[in-house]
Amino acid sequence: MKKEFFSSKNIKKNFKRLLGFLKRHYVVFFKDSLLLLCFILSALLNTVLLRFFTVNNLTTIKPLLADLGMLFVFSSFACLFKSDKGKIRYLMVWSLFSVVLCIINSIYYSYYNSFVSVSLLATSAFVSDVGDAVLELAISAKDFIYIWQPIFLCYVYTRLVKKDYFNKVRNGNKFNKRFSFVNMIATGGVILLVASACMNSTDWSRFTKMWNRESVLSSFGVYTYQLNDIVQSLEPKINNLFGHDKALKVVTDYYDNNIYEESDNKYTGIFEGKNVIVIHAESLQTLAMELSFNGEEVTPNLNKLASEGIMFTNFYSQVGVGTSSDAEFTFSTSLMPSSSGTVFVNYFNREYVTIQKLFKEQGYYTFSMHANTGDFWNRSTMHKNMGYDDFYSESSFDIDETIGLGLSDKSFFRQAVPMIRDIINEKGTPFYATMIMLTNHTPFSDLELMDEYPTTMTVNIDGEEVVREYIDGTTLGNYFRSVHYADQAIGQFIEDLDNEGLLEDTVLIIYGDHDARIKRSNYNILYNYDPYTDTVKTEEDEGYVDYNEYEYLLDKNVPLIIWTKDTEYNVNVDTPMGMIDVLPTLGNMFGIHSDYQLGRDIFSINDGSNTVVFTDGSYLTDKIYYNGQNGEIYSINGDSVTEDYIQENNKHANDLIEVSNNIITYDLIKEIREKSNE
Ligand code: GP9
Ligand code: MN
Repeated sequence: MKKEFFSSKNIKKNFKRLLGFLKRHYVVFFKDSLLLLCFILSALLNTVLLRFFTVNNLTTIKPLLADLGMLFVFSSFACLFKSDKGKIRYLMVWSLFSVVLCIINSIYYSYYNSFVSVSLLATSAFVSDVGDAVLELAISAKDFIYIWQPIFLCYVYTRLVKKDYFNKVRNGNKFNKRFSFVNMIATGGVILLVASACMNSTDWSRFTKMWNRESVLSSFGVYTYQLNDIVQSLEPKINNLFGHDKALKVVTDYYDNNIYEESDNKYTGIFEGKNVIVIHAESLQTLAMELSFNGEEVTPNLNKLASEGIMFTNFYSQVGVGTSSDAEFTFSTSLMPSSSGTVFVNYFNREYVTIQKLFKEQGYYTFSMHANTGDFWNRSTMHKNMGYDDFYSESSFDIDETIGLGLSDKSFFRQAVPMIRDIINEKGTPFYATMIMLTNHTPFSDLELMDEYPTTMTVNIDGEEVVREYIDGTTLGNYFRSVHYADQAIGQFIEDLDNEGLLEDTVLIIYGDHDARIKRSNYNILYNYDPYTDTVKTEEDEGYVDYNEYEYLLDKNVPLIIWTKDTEYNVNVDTPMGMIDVLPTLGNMFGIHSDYQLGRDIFSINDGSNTVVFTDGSYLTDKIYYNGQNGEIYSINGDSVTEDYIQENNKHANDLIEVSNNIITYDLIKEIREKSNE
């Protein structure tokens, strides 16, 4: 009988029969399960909307299948409820859950360009503190579009009750509870199997690593992504040994093959023994340093420092969702930030080799100053762990002038100088200080206490001076006014330090912690404004600048300046460089290094080719910007690159992210050091 069924002659016929049976079966089944069907289809539509408004990738069927399969599985349990009320309650819980999921992910994506993770629950406290910024920059009406779904489901339910649908189905009694349940869950299972068969090896690799979240959601859909995130976030917590051996091998293999080698260059040891003041400049982009409005530079003080010191013009921050804190972490350790959660919040109790500890070993007194509360980004705990002897936070300052998130930068620096002087006099050792700025933070809307800085434009039309509004009063205009303020604060700080004689033996280091998170659409006017017609040029107009996604990404570079009062070292470095390269570069100048640093000393790279890896697997070289989300390659200088070049850099990006994550998750530096001491 079996043989007959599968004989080649009968296969086609029997396959047709099977299809006919399935069709009849499902038509009848769904006629009797209209509520479930409406739930599945409406929730599915919401997942499509979410992908449309975020990754905007609707070309592949994979996420649709994955979400459909998951929805079948979720809704199958509704079949087990006896009463209709039980069923609708169960489905409503899922509807509300999925609507909340869609809304959160939609808002989160606008702000972070990634999707939410349960490992960020601890971090969410800080999001409420920067709530204004999220409200202004991230939330928009489209984030709430998903609410229609539970309303629609309620409507369907009441209509069905009115039509006595449920009683009719019950009286027809074609399918019992258990059959319906098995039928639904099996259907979901088969759809999920088909979906997984559609995934390629890159999809699976990203699924297991989960640092390219955008890509995982694009392929596996919303529900599988979220489920996988929960499992992966809890995995190391439930069983820290799970995956440990493999992680340890990856890390030790990497360091065995990349042993630190001292390489001398003309900067080796030039600053040995000197004091260090690091300024962590909030949201400062290099772009601001390149602009002037009405003949006045946005950043005259920073420009002076850049021209008198070493300015890295192609420098990028490599932050994940931990923004400011990730910048601090990467600067200090030369490791990439965590891809799951934030080091400062979720992995603060691990052992890291940091620049602060390395200076301490040289006899330095290390301290940090920041006028926000000490628990923001868990700094009180993490600064101690990183090796700062002291952290002077909000309570050490007189909050006499508030702008945006807290004490104004001008007041902060004004109060800091005598504190630094007294500390130094008391300690009598070289010092390493980090000054974390606060004022220039999104949404750049608290401007009252800042000087006027009109970002208008004046043109001469027919012999008459006409003032155009240009970007004045826009987010971008406000940002430049805010940066202008930050620049004044830095200028005043340096002057005050100088007056106290604190610059004589000191190296000043200034870095922008990350970009200002201003949307691309805001920049168009900057590049395409025509003052003569007072309009913004379009593609058809002559001189139109195509400010595409990649030009926008490239514009996210931030300044890194190394300056000394004697202005002896005076150069512009345009090698692509990441925050991860700071420790090796400074280390060479100060005679320190970490055995675990993943970056490179930028002055030991002679051919200008360095790769800046971003947390989502994208990277930048002197030739291309590689988009880790979709594999797109944007040529920077017009040159094409070989497949080998891409593969090699992909591997490098992968190595840096994987090694860092393994170290962070499994506390491997501690383990490796303990082993080598045995
Ligand atoms: C808060 C400040 C801002 O103290 O460092 O953090 P951010 O929102 O930029 O991560
Ligand atoms: Mn920041």
